[in-house]
Amino acid sequence: MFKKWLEIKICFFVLVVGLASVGQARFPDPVGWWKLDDGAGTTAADSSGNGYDATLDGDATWVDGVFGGAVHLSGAGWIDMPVEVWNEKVVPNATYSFCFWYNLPDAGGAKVTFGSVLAGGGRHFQSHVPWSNGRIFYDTTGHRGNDQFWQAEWTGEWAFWIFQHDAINGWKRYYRNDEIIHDSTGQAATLPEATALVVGANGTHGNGVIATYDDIRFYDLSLTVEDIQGIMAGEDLVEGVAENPVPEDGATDVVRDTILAWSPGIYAATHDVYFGTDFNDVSEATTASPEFKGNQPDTTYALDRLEFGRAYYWRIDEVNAPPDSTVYPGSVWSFTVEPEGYPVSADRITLTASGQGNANEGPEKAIDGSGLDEDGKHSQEISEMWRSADSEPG
Ligand SMILES: [Ca+2]
Repeated sequence: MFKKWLEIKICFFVLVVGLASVGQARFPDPVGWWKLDDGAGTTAADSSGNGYDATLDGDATWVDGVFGGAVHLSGAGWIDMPVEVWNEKVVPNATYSFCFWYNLPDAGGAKVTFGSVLAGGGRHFQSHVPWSNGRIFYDTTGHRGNDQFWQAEWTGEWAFWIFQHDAINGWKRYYRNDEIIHDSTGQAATLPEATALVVGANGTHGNGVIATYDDIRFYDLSLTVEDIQGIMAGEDLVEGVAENPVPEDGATDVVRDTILAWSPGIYAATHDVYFGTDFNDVSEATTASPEFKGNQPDTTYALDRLEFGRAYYWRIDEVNAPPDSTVYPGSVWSFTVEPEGYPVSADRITLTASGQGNANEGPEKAIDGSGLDEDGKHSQEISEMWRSADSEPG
């Protein structure tokens, strides 16, 4: 089975390189993404950009996985997941997909595969893959979803597991690879906040799991089968492309004197810089296009002073050293420059003056828009301006 997916992965890799020049919006963004490629220390960095780093605890160790590194738990280890991803992203949205690669060398006994700890006790988000009776449990409030048994041929084999709950529309399901093996309805609920979120069983549990995990992800939506197949194939794990754009993709209020920066792909020797004011032009640009700003060894690019309030688009293609000089086209990123000024509502300003000509010629006329024409030009009518006592405007 894994060999089959490895073959598909290679096919998708080629496909992604071909598609990358038109952006990689094909996949939803995880709200938490732990690739488990860190390899040392106890921090498992979050690659979602949301800063939800996880922490290895107990006997958890770094090992090789499906994609780069992975984490092995030997029965007395676990990963402390950041509970904020649940409380801040999942609870308000009430729909999620929780995914991970999982390799279980021995299916016997009872295992806590993942779980949340609720302030008032009880279970809402917990799984046993499997429990000691061989059943796979996916516990949500009042419902255990344990109609499926572990299959002997799955033991010792990597598989991608996806646990979903749409607590608004009331269904939950889980997949092993791209196959649904549980699908139930009537599970509408209010997701409770949690005090901890754990992969494996933490020190307060028995039933620790002996298993290897890789590429753990949280999404605040329901992944489709097509999404799952692409993720399994590593389609959104392409290495070699530029990442971590500065300014961030979609940033607003960016200063006019901006220096672009990015993290280089792991193979890159140089970088092709593309920059312009039209998404499609930047997306489709080649080294012959006006959007091409040059090939350079540095991972920063200083721009000329930009226009207030304008949206800009940029792309970094990573280029290998000769002789192969392979190019990894990047996504198109965008940002918008700060506006020239910020309107302040007249009702937030109090104006006073030493005097005024008539009751309808007070200082408030200077800021309330009186007499402005459609081009923003001022009127010369005295009744539409502030006039000091007994004097005419010159
Ligand atoms: Ca990994």
